Amino acid sequence: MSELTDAQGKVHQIELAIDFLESHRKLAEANRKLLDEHGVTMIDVMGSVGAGKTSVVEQLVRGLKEKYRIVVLNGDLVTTIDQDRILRHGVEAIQVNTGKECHLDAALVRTVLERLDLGNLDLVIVENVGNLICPADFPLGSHRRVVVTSVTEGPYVAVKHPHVFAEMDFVVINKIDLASVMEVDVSKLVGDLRSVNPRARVVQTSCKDGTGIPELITRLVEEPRRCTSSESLPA
Ligand SMILES: Nc1nc2c(ncn2[C@@H]2O[C@H](COP(=O)(O)OP(=O)(O)OP(=O)(O)O)[C@@H](O)[C@H]2O)c(=O)[nH]1
Ligand SMILES: [Mg+2]
Repeated sequence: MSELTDAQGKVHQIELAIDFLESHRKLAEANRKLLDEHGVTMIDVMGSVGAGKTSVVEQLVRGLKEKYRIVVLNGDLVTTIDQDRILRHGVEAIQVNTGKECHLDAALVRTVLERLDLGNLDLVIVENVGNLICPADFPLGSHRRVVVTSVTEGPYVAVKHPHVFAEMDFVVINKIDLASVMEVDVSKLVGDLRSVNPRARVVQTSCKDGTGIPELITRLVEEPRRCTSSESLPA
């Protein structure tokens, strides 16, 4: 809580954090409106460093590029490595480097959306900057919020990071092929996720052998659009 004293000497209490997040929420709503005007669906993919976000996005692009016009936005601190991986699939990809910022935000995404020919697009897939904390607080205006977690993050990720999982429409448990070697009980992990967020859809995937990818594509993209994310509800 901060204080602001006006010209008449009256003191006003200011909740800076709430104002700050609220202003981002308004920008996110404006992005959603712009996307809806053009019939474009945006998916925000979050998750830890190395969880498999780009791998999952590559799988989505592979499965969807013949049917949908797609642009991928790759959020990262400094490199274009992820953009290069997407470009290899023959799909447009835009790298958004944030420098030291740990998340993308709605204003940054807006500047990209305004440069795109939205009338000739169906799907914008955003790979957010890798971490499990900041991106959850900064809605972008997406229609789906997805977190990719992986069994290599250990068995306690859902209980240790409840905030991000509580905010999501979809949770992808990736690297399922490594579950036994990591000694992670996936059904226990699913139970933990359900207790944090009973409404999220949980899909188990392996980007190595393709397990769960068709299910993810169907549920994430091809089921009728339903705005379940907290972004769809103005605070
Ligand atoms: N075994 C296995 N490895 C995977 C799977 N998915 C991704 N990987 C590997 O995990 C590593 C990280 O994958 P990325 O897709 O780059 O992960 P990311 O979340 O985009 O990483 P950052 O963008 O750096 O945060 C790579 O070596 C992938 O080959 C999977 O399902 N199974
Ligand atoms: Mg990546």
